[in-house]
Amino acid sequence: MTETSTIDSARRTGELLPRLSRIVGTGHVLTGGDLTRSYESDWTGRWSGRCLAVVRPANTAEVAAVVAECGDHRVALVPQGGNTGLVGGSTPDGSGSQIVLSLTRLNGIGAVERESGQIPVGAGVSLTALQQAARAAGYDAGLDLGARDTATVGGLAACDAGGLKAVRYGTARARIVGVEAVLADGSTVSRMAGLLKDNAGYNLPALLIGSEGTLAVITEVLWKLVPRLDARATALIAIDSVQQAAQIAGPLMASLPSLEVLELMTETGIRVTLDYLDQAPPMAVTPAWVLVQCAARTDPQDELIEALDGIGVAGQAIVAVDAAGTERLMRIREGHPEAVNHGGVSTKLDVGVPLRALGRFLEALPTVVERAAPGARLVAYGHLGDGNVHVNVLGPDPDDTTVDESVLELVAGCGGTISAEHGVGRHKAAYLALIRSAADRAAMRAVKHALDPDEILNPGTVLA
Ligand code: FAD
Ligand code: 2HG
Ligand code: ZN
Repeated sequence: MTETSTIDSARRTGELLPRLSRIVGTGHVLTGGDLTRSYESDWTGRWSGRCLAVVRPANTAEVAAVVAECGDHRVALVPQGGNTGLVGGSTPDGSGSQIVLSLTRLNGIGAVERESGQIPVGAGVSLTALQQAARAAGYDAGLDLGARDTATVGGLAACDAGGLKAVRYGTARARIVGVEAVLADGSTVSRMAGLLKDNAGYNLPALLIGSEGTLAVITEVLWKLVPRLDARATALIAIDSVQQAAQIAGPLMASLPSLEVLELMTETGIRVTLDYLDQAPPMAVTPAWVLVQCAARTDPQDELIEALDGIGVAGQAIVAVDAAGTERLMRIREGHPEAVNHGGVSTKLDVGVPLRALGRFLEALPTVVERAAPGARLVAYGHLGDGNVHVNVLGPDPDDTTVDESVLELVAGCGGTISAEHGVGRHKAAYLALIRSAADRAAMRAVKHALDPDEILNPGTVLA
């Protein structure tokens, strides 16, 4: 770059913030460490950067104007919801030149449409707020995860989040029947009619869901609710090996129509979490625990016990007898990420393998991690029914990629994916080639180039 163009670009960037202030109001353009810090680092402390400013638009028109203005100035934007993402996609890089576009003020929730059971929700609405609105109307959101109080609907859509109930209701993609979004050129696309069938050309919402803020800024979604089920039964099963845990997933899913949660915990994680929660083990700590929850209109406990009996594990299981007992069992699983965080910054890999390969993967994992980082502590847990394992490794410097490479190669060898539900972010962009062919990656790049030729939206995320 020549000296003149550097000065020109600095002058133009200097003009940007006053222009953005005119769009969103001065109080919603935040600059200076004290105001921007919480937007610049993630929940784990693993990902942090520095931004030019945090900009907080209040509605779609303001988002569109901000995106257009940043596009004109060639200044990149990092869309951000609750900043609970775990792959470095929601925080700026270290250049100090990116704008964090915070969507939390887009927090309107519409009324449930009775004909369809659909509800329009702003991108900045928290999952908890959506769940509450759904329950008040006699429905359920059909999606749940530990970061529910902070994670936003826009973030759930952008990451195609999964969570605890995906085994029954699918990931966010299955719940979203409409999307409104602002493209990189500042134009707005809207598919909010709530059509369950709409074959007219490319399915733009499907493309934007899971695009991690790299193709568009999602401003609103139409969410398809599920029936509210108030009767629950919960069991915890002690299993002698991780392979056996993997083996019971299929039979449980086949024999339990009311199954809503099917989670895996392994020994180190169980101990670390019980310690962190200062909770006594509710039963003997074994190499694996499987948590099962059923939900129905009428008490599903008999169905649950019959299924456990049918696969020969009833004698190794405890069943929660009341709401407090249920909460205690669920808390052990949900406490895992916090307990790991408490132990330091971990290497975090959210991977998925086909269920047929899950036993093989879980068996090989400790050896692979030990070889990559001798003496490191492996905490593996996850969403058993989805073949989704959260591999957390405490000990090595998170910037050392040896563990990442070894585990992700194992995953690829098992026919799995380097990201099951958290997304690729900045963390795993360099590993895409392990599971996506050259043709596949070229198609992705072509899509990115077509929709965002100047790389204004979240550069470095998904595609390195
Ligand atoms: P952010 O973290 O703000 O952003 C995440 C990504 O989405 C970024 O790339 C960002 O640029 C993009 N983005 C955000 N909003 C928009 C928007 N409006 N338009 C375009 N792009 C946008 N995830 C699961 O899937 N399952 C779990 O069980 C789960 N449990 C978790 C538990 C804990 C304790 C924590 C901390 C996280 C957990 N997560 C889980 C990860 C995280 O909560 C989800 O990925 C969630 O969807 C992120 O939402 P967010 O609003 O915080 O998004
Ligand atoms: C969970 O299932 C989350 O608890 C977080 O997806 C996983 O922190 C992790 O590794
Ligand atoms: Zn998860």
